[in-house]
Amino acid sequence: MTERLSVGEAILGANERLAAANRQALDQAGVYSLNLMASPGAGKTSLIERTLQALSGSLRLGVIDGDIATSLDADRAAAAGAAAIQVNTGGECHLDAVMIQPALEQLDLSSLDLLIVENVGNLVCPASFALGTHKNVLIASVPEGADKPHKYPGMYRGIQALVLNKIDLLPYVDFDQSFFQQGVEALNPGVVSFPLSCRTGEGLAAWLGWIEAEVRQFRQAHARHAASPQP
Ligand SMILES: Nc1nc2c(ncn2[C@@H]2O[C@H](COP(=O)(O)OP(=O)(O)OP(=O)(O)O)[C@@H](O)[C@H]2O)c(=O)[nH]1
Ligand SMILES: [Mg+2]
Repeated sequence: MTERLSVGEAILGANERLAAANRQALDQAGVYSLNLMASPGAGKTSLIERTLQALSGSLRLGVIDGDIATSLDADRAAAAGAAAIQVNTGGECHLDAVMIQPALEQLDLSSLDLLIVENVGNLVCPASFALGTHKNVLIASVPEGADKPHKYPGMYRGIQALVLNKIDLLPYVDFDQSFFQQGVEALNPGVVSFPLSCRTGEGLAAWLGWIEAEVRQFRQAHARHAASPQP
């Protein structure tokens, strides 16, 4: 019997293999990594800037910035003190593992502790393409509206942490927090969440503490792995 494999499945399969290779490169170098996803303008670059400002004294940070056409976001990350690489996707609405691989080669991974990838602003495509990073983080934001988990379930299902940015706008925008939370819980029960404002700094401490704990845990696991005898 003839086996059918759709082109879409083949592409995603190839992407998974490359994502595994990217993960291996990051693990070997001891670099913990996050894939930041969000709709356009939700505050990905703003959160990266805030994170760099707060953590660059204690962690060595790198940023890979995915953008359809410009280097504006990588310029902002570099100005905030990170080793930053721009990946222009040439019109693609997401980053994939193939695009991340050369960026990892360009960065000196041995000089980094934490790598943050800013994905292309989009709530659909990035959810389908693993990059090889350790965790997926979604930044939702108050002005987008509370219905987004209900409308973009794939994105909300595939994340390990959720940021709700722009809470400084809650008094001015209709945002039904319980409807938002209901959607999140239905898709991703118990996902760790950080309501915050990149503008005022409210809530940032919890986000930064989570990253520091993640890096600590990763280092401990990495040290245990390095110490265990190889077959
Ligand atoms: N009021 C308010 N504005 C914010 C906050 N965070 C970011 N912004 C503003 O939102 C706009 C978009 O922020 P960016 O950080 O560039 O968003 P982004 O997700 O990186 O955007 P793209 O890369 O274009 O998808 C900017 O004008 C920011 O100043 C916040 O917490 N509160
Ligand atoms: Mg940006």
